Amino acid sequence: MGSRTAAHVVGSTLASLGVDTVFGLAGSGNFAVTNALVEGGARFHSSRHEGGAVAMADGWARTTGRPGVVSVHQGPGLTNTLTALAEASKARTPMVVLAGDTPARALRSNFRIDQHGLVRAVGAAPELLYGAQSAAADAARALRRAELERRPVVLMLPIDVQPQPADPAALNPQPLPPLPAPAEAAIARAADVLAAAERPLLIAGRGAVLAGAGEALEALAQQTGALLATSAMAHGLFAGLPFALGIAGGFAAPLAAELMAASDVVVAFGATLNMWTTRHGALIAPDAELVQIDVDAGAIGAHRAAGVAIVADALAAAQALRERLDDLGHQSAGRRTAALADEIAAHRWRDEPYEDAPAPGTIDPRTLAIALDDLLPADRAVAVDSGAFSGWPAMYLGVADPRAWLFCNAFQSVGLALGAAIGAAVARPERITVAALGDGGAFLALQELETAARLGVPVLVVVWDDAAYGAEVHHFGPMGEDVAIAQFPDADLAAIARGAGAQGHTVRSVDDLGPVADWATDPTGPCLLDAKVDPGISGAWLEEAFRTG
Ligand SMILES: Cc1ncc(C[n+]2csc(CCOP(=O)(O)OP(=O)(O)O)c2C)c(N)n1
Ligand SMILES: [Mg+2]
Repeated sequence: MGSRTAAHVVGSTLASLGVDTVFGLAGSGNFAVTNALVEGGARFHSSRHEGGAVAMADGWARTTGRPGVVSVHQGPGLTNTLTALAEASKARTPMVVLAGDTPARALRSNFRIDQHGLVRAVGAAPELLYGAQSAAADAARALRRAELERRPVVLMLPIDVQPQPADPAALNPQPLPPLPAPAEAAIARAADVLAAAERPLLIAGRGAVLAGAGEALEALAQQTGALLATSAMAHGLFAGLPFALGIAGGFAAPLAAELMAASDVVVAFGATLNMWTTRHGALIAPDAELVQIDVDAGAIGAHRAAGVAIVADALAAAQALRERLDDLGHQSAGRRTAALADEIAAHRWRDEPYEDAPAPGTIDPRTLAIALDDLLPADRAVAVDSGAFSGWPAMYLGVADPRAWLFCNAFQSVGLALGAAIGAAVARPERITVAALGDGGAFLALQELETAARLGVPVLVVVWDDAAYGAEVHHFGPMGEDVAIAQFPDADLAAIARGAGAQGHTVRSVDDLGPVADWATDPTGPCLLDAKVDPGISGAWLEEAFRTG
């Protein structure tokens, strides 16, 4: 394609830098730039709401490890992105949002708002198409900043600059600089602490996932006799390993929580150890020694003082620790006995007994999660929305790979996981992606059912439908508050899904899951399960959440 306008140069520059997938919603302010991306070889996936487009790009980016790209109209097109943009910012998702913008001189335009201030307020970085001659550089800078700073960058495209003639510039893309290597002295101290440990525990967070540190951490744990756990964000990193305890925090099974709290040395890799991961500190013994490794120095000691601080990439630190322990000749079976492996294997959440006696016409939410875990292929992705139900997929629906786990709770917003699941499925269409939602989250994102159907993605939308904002009911009901404002009449979400072009089934018992088994053998498009769950059943972890305000 030849050189044309600034808008075309922005689009073609991004395409030439490898952008091949774009989510968005077309308006006059982003039409030309989007078409330029498509001409450059990118595929455009239209959402039905700009918030959905950002959630999709977020899910796509979490799945692929590459920056997500979004294109929206100015003004309302951008304001509609904000909640999903806040989630992407807090989850440190690299993303470029291309947004039209009102001309500087158009003081009375209906569309005029402070777009820079708007996106800055939710943690995204505003960038600007300064002029036609800087179009290529502006586009390249936005993409680079998104990757370097690991957050959304919103490139404002004033609609008076967009049509100006511009030339594509020759770009000289640079590889990203390497992450900091660990300081030798800090590694030496941490190795001494680990070598002296009797009951070590390694906790991996999202930083360990981004660093690809899973295998290195298992090797380190083997060398030191440590147990392994993840934060909620890093679920799946140690899938299938015999000494892995699963998610640390409120979602931890009783034995796992007991073993975590009994650890005398805790080493955190790319995990901030927030109140969720530690149950407000209770999962780390008061006298346990803490070693914390993070690329972000500010994350170290943020929630609990760390005896040893290492500013480094999780993989580099794990490797350096192993080498140092090799030099010390350290090798310990530590906590790793065959008997403990058997005990851990026998005390997963699904092994904990519960009384499966839901109210008539409803299914126990745990029974639903366990049945789905059995029914779906192991190579699946799971995106989890926010709500009282969130614990069930986290506790019972395993994933084999942390890139297949999209825990859309960095902003604790309801309504983002359906979009994230669609984005994940666009990235990996050969496997099933589960969108785990409550009925409240489903209604906040309903319009994207049409998107899922139109795109033909293999998304299984599972709605834990208690006809309520259950989190609020369980929070305020016990206080004696009238909870009627958070309760609704029964709604037929399966029929709504069918109306949008998806399969839709109502589930009141495991016997109703037959159509899912059929669908899963050849999922040519989305399928929604409206599971009428017993509204009286809630998880113990929820009380933890209520304490956080
Ligand atoms: C956008 C947004 N609105 C409101 C809330 C407050 N809130 C937290 S959980 C919840 C209930 C969600 O209902 P549902 O999706 O049905 O899940 P449930 O709690 O019933 O399992 C609400 C309203 C929020 N976190 N995000
Ligand atoms: Mg609900």
